[in-house]
Parts: sequence; structure tokens; C-alpha cells
Amino acid sequence: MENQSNPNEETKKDLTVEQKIKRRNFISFSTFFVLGGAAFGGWKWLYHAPEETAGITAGARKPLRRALNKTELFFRKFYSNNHLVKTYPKSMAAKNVRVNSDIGIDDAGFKPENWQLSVVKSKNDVLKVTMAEIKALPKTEIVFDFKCVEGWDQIQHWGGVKFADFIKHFKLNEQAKMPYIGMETPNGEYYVGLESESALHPQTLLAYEMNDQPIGLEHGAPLRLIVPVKYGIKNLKRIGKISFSNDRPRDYWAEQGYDYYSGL
Ligand SMILES: Nc1nc2c(c(=O)[nH]1)N[C@H]1C(S)=C(S)[C@@H](COP(=O)(O)O)O[C@H]1N2
Ligand SMILES: [Mo]
Repeated sequence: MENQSNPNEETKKDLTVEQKIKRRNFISFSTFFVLGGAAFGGWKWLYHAPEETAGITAGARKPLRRALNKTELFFRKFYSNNHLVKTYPKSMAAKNVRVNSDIGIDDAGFKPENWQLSVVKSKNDVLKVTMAEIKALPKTEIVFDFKCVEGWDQIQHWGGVKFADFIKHFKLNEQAKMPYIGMETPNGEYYVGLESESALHPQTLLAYEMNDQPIGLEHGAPLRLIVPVKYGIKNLKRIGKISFSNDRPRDYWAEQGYDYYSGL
């Protein structure tokens, strides 16, 4: 036994102290990422797993839910709002941008030139904003991978005003401290609810351009939401009204059973 040399031990001995430290750091870092990845994967699976509604495990559902909500809060911080979504060069943006659905934007009589955005500041105080006022604000562009829950994605190029800049300019900071923001089409037929932190994320835009051109009616003219930290369902086309609240605003697809958070 004593004479048998372990080939691994041999190579380790040949390393300098500095190399050994580097090696150890590399191993602990890799372990951290592998375990972290597994934990996140497990969380995603659990989060999307169907709920138990009957049978012997039904009673265990509540405490599990409570634990998941804590976990959700943790991952929200680390995986959605504190990271930037990957961006691409303009040359990679799709020229034929997919049109997905038109709930709330199919009324024939809609005139984009008469449109105004309503911002509900408080019960009896509604701010009206014109397209000219929005276009006068600094323009931000983004090229990112737009993802629909139905399973398609496409690299798209959008331009508009950062929602955070819009809030600052119109002095809506107090309102935006509320945890939720609701947005809906002018006819109220499609509506989304967002955590304010997702709306205020540095890549969230009130968009009026696509591929350097004014966006078409089918993509939500004159103004639509681009919120890259969320799936397509939250990217409201043709915004008519914005409001702020302490409770989750109504959300079209959440009412149909989709995940309310719908984060990426
Ligand atoms: N008003 C409105 N906004 C909407 C929708 C809709 O049906 N109506 N569909 C959503 C969904 S599911 C997706 S994937 C995107 C599609 O945007 P696009 O048609 O510009 O690709 O818009 C979102 N915003
Ligand atoms: Mo979608």
C-alpha cells in the first residue's frame, strides 16, 4: 500500500501553492453553479407542477405553497429584476416580425391619431399624455429574444421610451412605489398586471417603433409595452390606460389559468 502512488496525488504535488488555490477555487465555484442550477431547475419544476387537489397529499399543499412563495421572492430578485436580458446586434433582428394575436385591438374604428394615454394617478386624477409628449422623451432601443408561452421566440428590435424615464418625467414616482402596475387596451378587452419592479426594469419600454419604423396597428400602434423580463402575454399591444395598485391588477391570461408572474 505505502509504495503505491496515486497518480492524482503525484500531479497535485507538482502544483505550486498558487495553482492549488486556483484549482480549489475553480472546484468550489463549479460546485456552486451546478448546485445552484439544480436548485433553480427544481424550483421551476415545482413551481409549474400541477397542484394536488385531492387524495392523501392534498393536505400538504398549503405549507408547500407558502414555502414556494418565499422561494419565488428570492428568485425574482436574483433571476428577473437584477439581471439584464441578453441583447443582440440589430443585424440579427427579424425583418418579418411575427403577429400573434389581436385581443382588444381588433376594433375597426380605432384612430391612432386621436389616441391619448390615460395614467390614473389617483381616483379622481387622470393624466392624459399625447404621442408627441412621449416621442419628445429620450429614445431607447433594444434587440432581444421575444418569447411567447406558446413556444416560439424571435429576435426583435424595438424602440421607445424607457418606462422608468416616463415615470420620472411625469413625476409618477410616488405612484410607482406601489407594488403593482396595471395596463389595458383603450377598449379594456386585454389587460395585464405587472410587479412595478418589472415595469421599472431598465429594459422595459413603452415602444412606438419596430425596426426603426412606427409600429403597425397589428403590433400595437401607437404605443405598446415591451417588457423583456416577461413572456409575450404581458407585452400589451395598444396601451390605453396605466394604473397603480397595492393588489394584483386583473390579468387576461392569468384569468385563463396561466402563471400570473410569467417571468423569464
Ligand atoms: N392587446 C393585445 N396585446 C397582446 C396580445 C393580444 O392578444 N392583445 N397578445 C400577447 C401575446 S400572447 C404575444 S406573444 C404578443 C405578440 O406580439 P406581436 O403580435 O407583436 O408579435 O403580444 C401580446 N400582447
Ligand atoms: Mo404569446
